Amino acid sequence: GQLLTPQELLCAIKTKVNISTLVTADLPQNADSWSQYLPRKTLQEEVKSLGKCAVVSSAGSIKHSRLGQEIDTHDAVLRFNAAPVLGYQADVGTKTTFRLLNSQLVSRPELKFLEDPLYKEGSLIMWDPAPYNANVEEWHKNPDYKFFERYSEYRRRNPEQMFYVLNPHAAWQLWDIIQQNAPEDINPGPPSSGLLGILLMMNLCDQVNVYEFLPSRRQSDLCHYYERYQDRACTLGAYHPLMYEKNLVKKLNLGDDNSIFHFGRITLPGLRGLQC
Ligand code: NCC
Repeated sequence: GQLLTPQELLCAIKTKVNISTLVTADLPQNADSWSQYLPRKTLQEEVKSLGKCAVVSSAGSIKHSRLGQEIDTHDAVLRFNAAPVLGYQADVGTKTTFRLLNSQLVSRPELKFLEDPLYKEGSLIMWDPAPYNANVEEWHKNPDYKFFERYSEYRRRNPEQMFYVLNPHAAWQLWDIIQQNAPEDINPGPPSSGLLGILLMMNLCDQVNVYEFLPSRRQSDLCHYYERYQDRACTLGAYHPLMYEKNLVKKLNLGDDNSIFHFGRITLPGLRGLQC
């Protein structure tokens, strides 16, 4: 297809991806549905606007980076899934404002989402890939993971902690743009939590620094900074079109290549001020 310019890409993201979170009224009416546990306001209504934000990827290459202090200077910090802070503060910082979770992590009991204190800090946001082009009702009948019961249980146990669910259209709306920006047909797997988190923060913040999504000189086969597991696919993608996600984000980078090489850092503009 025709590749997009950076400006066209930003406008496509701003106007075509609805990265909002769900409220009860978005779902079919049913008194005992999990949807009664959704927060009353959307994340965007609750947070309004933030200044400088950080997105911390879970990549092994952030290990030994000593980026922690820099990451903590941001107004808000987003992390992913089971990525810990405790024991890794020097490299990943201490602050957790948001944590983006995939529905697999919430649904599979052996992953200990209900028990692990890691999840008690900051606001949680979960996403689950709908079938391509499904509407909310179809998704509700056929989610990728059956997260309903454990989502409700977490909310009952932790009613004060915000726990949002991303609009299920967002992932495929974003996928369409990744495909549009790619020189060949890409895998029909949904985008990674990484790219969804980046977009979420571009939506909420004036400026977004992303760490080790585009890997620094520390790049290796180490999948996560907090595990020994090695797999190149964690960085390059298999199920998720990670390589294409990274090419897309590279195009939007306001920073220089040196910052990528040394710090794994890219700087992206917020979408709010953007004229399309
Ligand atoms: O590994 P994961 O991702 O939790 O990583 C979060 C995001 O960081 C970026 N990343 C990670 C590792 C790496 N070497 N390079 C990177 O750029 C990616 O953008 C990634 O999205 C996910 O996206 O939700 C994912 O979740 C895991 C797993 O479910 C969770 O960690 C929960 O345990 C998936 N792994 C498996 O299912 C085995 C992974 O495919 C995607």
